[in-house]
Amino acid sequence: MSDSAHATNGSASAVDVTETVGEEGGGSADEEIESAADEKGESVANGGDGGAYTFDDLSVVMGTYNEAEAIGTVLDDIDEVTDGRAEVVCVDGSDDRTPEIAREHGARVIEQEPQGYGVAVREAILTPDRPVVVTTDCDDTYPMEALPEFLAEVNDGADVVSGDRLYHGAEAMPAFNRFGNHAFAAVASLLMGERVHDTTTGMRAYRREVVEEIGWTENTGLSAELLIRPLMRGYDVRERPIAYAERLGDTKLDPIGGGAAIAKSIVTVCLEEQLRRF
Ligand SMILES: Nc1nc2c(ncn2[C@@H]2O[C@H](COP(=O)(O)OP(=O)(O)O)[C@@H](O)[C@H]2O)c(=O)[nH]1
Ligand SMILES: [Mg+2]
Repeated sequence: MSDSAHATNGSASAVDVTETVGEEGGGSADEEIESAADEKGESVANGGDGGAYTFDDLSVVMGTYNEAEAIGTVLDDIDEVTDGRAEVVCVDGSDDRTPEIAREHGARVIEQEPQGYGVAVREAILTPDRPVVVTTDCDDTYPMEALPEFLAEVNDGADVVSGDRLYHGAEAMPAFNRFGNHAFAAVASLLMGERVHDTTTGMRAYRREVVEEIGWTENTGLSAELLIRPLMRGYDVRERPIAYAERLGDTKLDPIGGGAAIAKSIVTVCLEEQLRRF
């Protein structure tokens, strides 16, 4: 892809909230990807070799910390949806059977002492060589069925596709977290001057250039940072509604301490990005 597609002066209004895209239903993964390429009416330069990206260009990455209950399901879902073609990277700090299960499912496992969400996920996003990187949690909350749509959105020109859990109500989310996530989105929107709806979602697709070109500083707040910095630097960032399911296994995030850390990250990162514009 061409770097000139990126506005670097930060003045571009980058967010394209595709809340109306709605459910596609029906079509197979390949059909959906092809139809996105067709809509563009050309073989976009996305693939570098003249074609649109396919699942062979996709890495699905995650931090995993004692997720033995969920990891088999999550990796099976990825395999099924992508026909076994997506690469899977787990940065693992577990002391249960999570890494063994991951390896049995063909995932690449990188062992790392547990140091928090962002330390793991930063390693996870920077590991793949493939051009499209999708993050998820390893807790069965995120819909791997949305992978074809995320990839199609990248093939349509998005630099970042962000799964918006709150659009459909996120009934499966604890009420405290839901309230907090609405508040985070409101504060971030105000500080950025762009309306976003879910700053802390764990499911996003990124062009690899985006994760490589930006320096990431946050730990618990990395998810918010991964939305805010690209958006404020003029990348094509699109939110897309996703379903959100109840978690398998226990959360690794302390809602109060974690929430405070995320709030601090949002304010710090937004201010840093505003200052960068001068
Ligand atoms: N490797 C590693 N993974 C982590 C760590 N903390 C959280 N995770 C993983 O990051 C993802 C998000 O954590 P989760 O408990 O789902 O947070 P929640 O979605 O806010 O409840 C999960 O897949 C966790 O297993 C950590 O310190 N190290
Ligand atoms: Mg989670």
